Amino acid sequence: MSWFDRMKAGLSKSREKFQESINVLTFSGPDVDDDFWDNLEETLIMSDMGARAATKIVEEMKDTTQRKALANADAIMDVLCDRIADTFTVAKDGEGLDQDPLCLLLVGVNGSGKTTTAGKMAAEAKGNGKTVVLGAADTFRAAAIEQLEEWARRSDVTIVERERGSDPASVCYETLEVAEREGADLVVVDTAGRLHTSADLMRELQKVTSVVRKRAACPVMTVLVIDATTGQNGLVQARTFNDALDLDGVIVTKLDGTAKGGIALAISYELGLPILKIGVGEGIEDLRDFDAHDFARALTGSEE
Ligand SMILES: Nc1nc2c(ncn2[C@@H]2O[C@H](COP(=O)(O)OP(=O)(O)OP(=O)(O)O)[C@@H](O)[C@H]2O)c(=O)[nH]1
Ligand SMILES: [Mg+2]
Repeated sequence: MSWFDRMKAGLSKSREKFQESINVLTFSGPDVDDDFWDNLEETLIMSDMGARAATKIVEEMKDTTQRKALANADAIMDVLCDRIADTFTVAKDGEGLDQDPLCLLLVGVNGSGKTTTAGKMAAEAKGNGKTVVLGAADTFRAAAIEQLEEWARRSDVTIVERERGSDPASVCYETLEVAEREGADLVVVDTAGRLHTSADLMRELQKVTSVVRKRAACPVMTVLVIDATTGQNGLVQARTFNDALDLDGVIVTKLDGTAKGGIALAISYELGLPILKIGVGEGIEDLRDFDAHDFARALTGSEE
């Protein structure tokens, strides 16, 4: 199966939900009137794309429609797919994941997929011939360290760890030291999951982030790993993490098991953050580059 087909399969629940609403919308007739636009906006909001993105998309489409004099609802669906794609925030040139060397600091709520993502990132980079160092800065649970060790073994990369209960900031410090010594292309630091509402744990993470940013000789990207199945709560989480840590990007996981894939757009647009990768399964291969047009096509089912 091609990567696009796999992503499309992963997003099938999101797409079905979206198409159902669109069908209801176009069933009422092909007229493009005020009701149509209102209903379209509501459909986008119901698909978790967020009120702001929905309003922007519909406003732009009204312009496009007038300009191109698109007369019916069918023709509008193609434009919709393009507008969705163009509403994602993209990483500035030279500020994305292709930086080398690069340090990625993965943060997020409990169970969002940080450790798995760290492992998948390591495997991918190693497969591309890069030198990778993993940092086990989730010192909260012993199992978390073992879990990352397992990923390090699978990809045959260096892991820096200390015993459970150690200070996560000092693990980061040591990780960066080892990475410099080994001439690492990519450093991925896994942190402990924490609720965005826990002030203490968010402060701890601020400390970790500032240590890494100060200590690293290479660019650092603080990346929120977010579980798509959380839907609109994901937007709240993302906003809080962004306020506390000044994020550089987002990785959206578990897009395979959810009808809420639209949340990726809400977060990217409302917070001005690029989507760096997407997870569509638990396997080592199931973390992929994000392409806004492919994503929009898979989400809407629009054939181009
Ligand atoms: N279906 C699916 N499952 C995923 C994906 N990414 C991660 N998972 C699963 O989600 C569960 C939690 O993943 P972890 O990587 O342990 O999450 P975490 O954020 O490190 O969790 P904590 O360290 O407890 O905060 C695991 O069972 C993963 O296999 C994905 O893209 N799709
Ligand atoms: Mg973890």
